[in-house]
Amino acid sequence: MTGPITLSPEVAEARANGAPIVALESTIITHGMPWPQNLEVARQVETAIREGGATPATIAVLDGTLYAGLTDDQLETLARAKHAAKLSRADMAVCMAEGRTGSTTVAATMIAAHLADIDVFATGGIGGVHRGADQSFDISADLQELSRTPVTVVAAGAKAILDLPKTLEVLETLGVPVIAYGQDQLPAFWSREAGLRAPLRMDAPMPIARAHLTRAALGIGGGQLVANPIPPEAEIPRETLAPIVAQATKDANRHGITGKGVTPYLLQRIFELTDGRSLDANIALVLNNARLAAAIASEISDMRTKPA
Ligand code: PSU
Ligand code: MN
Repeated sequence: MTGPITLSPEVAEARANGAPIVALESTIITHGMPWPQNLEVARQVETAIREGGATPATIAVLDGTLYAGLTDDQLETLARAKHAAKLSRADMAVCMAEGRTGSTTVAATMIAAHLADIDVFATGGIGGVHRGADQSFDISADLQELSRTPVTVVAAGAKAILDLPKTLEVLETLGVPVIAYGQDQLPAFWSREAGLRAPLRMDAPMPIARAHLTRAALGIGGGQLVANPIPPEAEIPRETLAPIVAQATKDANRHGITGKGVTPYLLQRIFELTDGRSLDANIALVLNNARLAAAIASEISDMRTKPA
C-alpha cells in the first residue's frame, strides 16, 4: 500500500505546487442522479472547476483503492456501477479492506479531502436532520463530520427534504459555521430561500478563505459550511416544492424506506413528481457551487503561498 489515498497525477502536481484543488463527492454520481446525466454532470463539474483555475479531485473507492482524482474511464465506470456502496465515516474502511467499490458521501469525501491536504470541497446539498427524526433518529453523519474535519464545504444549503430548523440547531450545537453566500436567508437546495435566516453571511470568496485559515490557526478544528443559493433562473420556488416533498416523504414512509436508502429514494421520487425539473435545478446548483469552491480554493492557495 502506497498510503491510504491515491492521488491522480494532476492532483499530485497541483498539491506539490500549492495550487488550488477542489474535492468532489461521488454519491451524487451513483445515488443522486440517473445515468447518463450523472456522468455528463460529473464531467461538467470538473470542467467548471478547471475554468475557475483549480484542479478537480473527485473522490471514490474503486476496487478497494481510495482515489482523489479519477481518470475519465474511472469516472464512467463509477457512473455505470449498479451496486456501488454509499460510503460514510462508518463504512469506508470496510469497503477498502474488502476490495470493493463505493462512492463517497459528504462525510467520507471530507475525510478523504483532509487526508489529501485539500481545503475545499463542492457538492450539491449536505445531509441533515430528516423530517420525523424525533421518531426515526435519522440524522446524517455529514453534520458530525463538519464539526470534526477541517474542510470548507460549498453546498446549496440542505435539501428541502430535511427538517431545516432542526438541521440548523444541530449544526449550531456542533459548532459548525453556516455561512449564507451573498444573502441573509439560508438557501434550501432547489429554492433560493428556506424561510429561515442563516446564522452567518459572507459576500466574497476572500473572507471565506481567510476564515478557513483563521479557524485552523485558532485550533478550532472542523469545517465550514458555505450555503450558496441556486441561480435565480434555475430555482424551483418553495411553494411549488412543498407539496411535492410532502408527497415524496409520505411515499418513503409507506414503502418503509430507512437508513441510507432514504435520501436516494426521496431524490428519485421528487425527480418523478417534478417531471425531471428537480434534476435540472440540481445540475445548475452543483455547477454554481463548483465555481464558488474554485474561487475560495484559489484564495486559500494564494494566502498559503504568498503570506501577507
Ligand atoms: N446531494 C445531491 N445528491 C445526493 C447527495 C447530496 O444532490 O445524493 C448525497 C450526499 O453524498 C450526502 C448524502 O452526503 O446524500 C447524504 O446521505 P444521508 O442522508 O444518508 O446521510
Ligand atoms: Mn440517514
